[in-house]
Amino acid sequence: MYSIQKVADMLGIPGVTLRAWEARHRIVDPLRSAGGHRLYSEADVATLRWVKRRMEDQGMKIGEIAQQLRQDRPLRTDGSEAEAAPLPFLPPPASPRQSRIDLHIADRLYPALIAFNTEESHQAIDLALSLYGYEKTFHELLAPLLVRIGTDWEAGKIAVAQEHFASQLILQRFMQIFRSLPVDPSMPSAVAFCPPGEHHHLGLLLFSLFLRKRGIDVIYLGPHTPYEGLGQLIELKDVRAAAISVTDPLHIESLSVWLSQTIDRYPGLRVLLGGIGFGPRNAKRTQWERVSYEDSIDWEAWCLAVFTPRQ
Ligand code: B12
Repeated sequence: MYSIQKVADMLGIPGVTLRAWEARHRIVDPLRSAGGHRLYSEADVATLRWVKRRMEDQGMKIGEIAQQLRQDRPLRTDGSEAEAAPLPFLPPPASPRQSRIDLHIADRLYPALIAFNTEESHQAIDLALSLYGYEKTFHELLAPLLVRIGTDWEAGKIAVAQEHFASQLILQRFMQIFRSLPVDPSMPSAVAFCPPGEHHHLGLLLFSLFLRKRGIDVIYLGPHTPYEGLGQLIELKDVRAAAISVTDPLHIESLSVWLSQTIDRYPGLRVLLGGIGFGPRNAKRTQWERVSYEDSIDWEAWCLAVFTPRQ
């Protein structure tokens, strides 16, 4: 979350203008802190950035943009941004977060990523964030796009450099949002990682985002994490839960060894295992009560049971 001053500095839009756009045009509707100060989300910032670009690049007035945002009809660019693909249809304001992600955004983002076009890629993501908010954008646009990129890479349709560029750009955006979500200091923390050798971490990231949204401080170690030092981290940060993702069942063996030592040593630790590596054919289910599998639990209920505020 960002203060009005921070947003003004980031976007080069004076605070007084931001307040006027909100009061007169309802361009964004930021949350308020307990003290009544405006708190802008990443999606609010993306909307404002998008509006500013329209004003600068197309000479549009704020009233016109606000009106267009409100109209339930298609909005197209005039090509002045050299955009080959048309902008997506803007949803009606009453339920902008409910509508499905417009496929035009994916059609615009994918070629931009494959062409190593950083600016165009960020613009498409900004637009999706402004229209749909971060959850919808991640679950319905970015996660499926990463899957498509991985599939195309494995099929030899795109080069490894294209896969790396696209994955890194999308993962950066994930992390940006992740960091902007506030942490509740009264909540215990969690650690999230994939075992050594495991590089698929999109599922882990989505689950970490789910925890972070609930104010939990997720220490995100990500893919290919060595086991050494994890015990110290659990002690140092008083970690209540470990979220672990495995795609290739090859890694389950070493993980089981680590788990048996760790579960004995840290009786307060709960573990949640997820990923296709634990699928019905591969799973070597463990006997530990404190270890759960994501396919057999309700995430929300698990979260409520595990993360009780510190006394
Ligand atoms: C994207 C992708 C990649 C990307 C990874 C990008 C990244 N940074 O994560 C790149 C291109 C780098 C890659 C590389 C490789 N990949 Co790959 N890849 C994929 C692909 C296309 C999608 C995987 C994905 O991200 N799915 C989306 C996520 C959201 O799904 P998910 O992980 O299942 O997560 C969901 C649940 O399982 C759950 N979940 C997952 N983890 C957790 C954790 C917790 C705690 C919880 C609660 C829930 C949870 O939540 C998610 C939402 O429901 C799949 C094929 C496919 N179409 O599925 C192959 C696939 C996974 N890859 C595969 C392979 C073999 C590889 C490679 C070894 C290369 C190769 N083909 O030779 C390399 C090396 C990776 C390595 N060393 O580990 C195989 C795995 C086979 C296997 N069972 O071992 C697959 C299945 C392709 C195939 N058909 O052969 N890959």
